[in-house]
Amino acid sequence: MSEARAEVVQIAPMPSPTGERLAERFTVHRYWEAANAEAFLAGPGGQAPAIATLGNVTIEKALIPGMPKLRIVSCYGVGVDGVDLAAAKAKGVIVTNTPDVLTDCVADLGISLLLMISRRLVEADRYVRSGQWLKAEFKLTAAPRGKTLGIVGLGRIGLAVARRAEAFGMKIAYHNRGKRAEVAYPYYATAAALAAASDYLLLTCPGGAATRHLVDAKVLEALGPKGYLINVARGSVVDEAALVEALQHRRIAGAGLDVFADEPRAPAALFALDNVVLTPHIASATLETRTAMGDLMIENLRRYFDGEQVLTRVA
Ligand code: NAP
Ligand code: 8YV
Repeated sequence: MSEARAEVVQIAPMPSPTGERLAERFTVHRYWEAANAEAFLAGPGGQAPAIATLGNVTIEKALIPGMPKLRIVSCYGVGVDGVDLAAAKAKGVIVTNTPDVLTDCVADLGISLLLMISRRLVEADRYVRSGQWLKAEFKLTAAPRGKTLGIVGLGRIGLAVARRAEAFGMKIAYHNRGKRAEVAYPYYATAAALAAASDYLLLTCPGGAATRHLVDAKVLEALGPKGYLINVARGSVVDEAALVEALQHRRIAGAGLDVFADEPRAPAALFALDNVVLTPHIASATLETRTAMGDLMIENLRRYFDGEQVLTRVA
């Protein structure tokens, strides 16, 4: 007789090979195929003890309180702003995420966006393809060397960005809620003060209520007409309407954006602008990193079901 497999609710599709690996190991209930939360909770998935979710997805509010046997939420991603942590805590539900394994790829994309927007690479590519080079040389662009990179959220990814930026000859400064004793970079107590001291403002803080619109019109004004914004954190961290305004009126020089407030929709007003580079939330999206994230997410579930300590529990 075959052993009963543990039951897991999968909130949304996961890229290969993670989706397949999850289904090989567990009995998966596909939440995204249900008509709504109520219908799902009334079925067998509502009785599962585990949820597998993704960093860029918000779990429907009714789900965590509505699953009586829920014990663990395992997130494929480091950001857990899509998980109602208060509801999980109230039920004693373990929440795990996938830190560290994605740090390098996310930092790589942050630096890529910084270089792409400074050197106007997307525009330059279009320039060659459209035959404009035959008529005139491309315009001069901005060099990062010697400039100050202000990092909002100097944690694992922020530090990895800082190390890369130093290799490009940049100076580093940062804003966190608190100063890091072991870090020598200049600290600024507010995002606005950091922006005023920076040529580039790069966001690597968590999303959620505490950082909502941390970068608003005032911060963008402080960054100024020669300043660039790079966001690889969460769309919610930036007041998008204020950002669109600032870009349209050249109150900042440009932006490189991997994340948006209402994904997969990006503000249509950005599409007409040549001073932005837009990517579809792909900072961790290499096969190597996504596979490592998926393996860690599944390993946390396996450990929970086998009675072992999970590896990466969210504090
Ligand atoms: P981390 O090591 O926890 O770093 C987060 C940093 O943000 C910490 O230094 C923290 O310092 C700071 N911070 C937290 N709350 C803040 C606030 N209210 N105001 C200012 N600073 C604050 O996390 P990580 O691994 O580097 O990941 C950071 C974030 O990157 C994730 O949460 C996620 O949103 C985003 N991310 C995006 C992608 C993508 O695909 N674009 C991929 C991975 C991660 P203090 O605690 O001292 O404030
Ligand atoms: C992924 C992320 O896009 O780790 C995070 O917080 O935002 C990204 O790594 C996501 O987790 C996959 O959906």
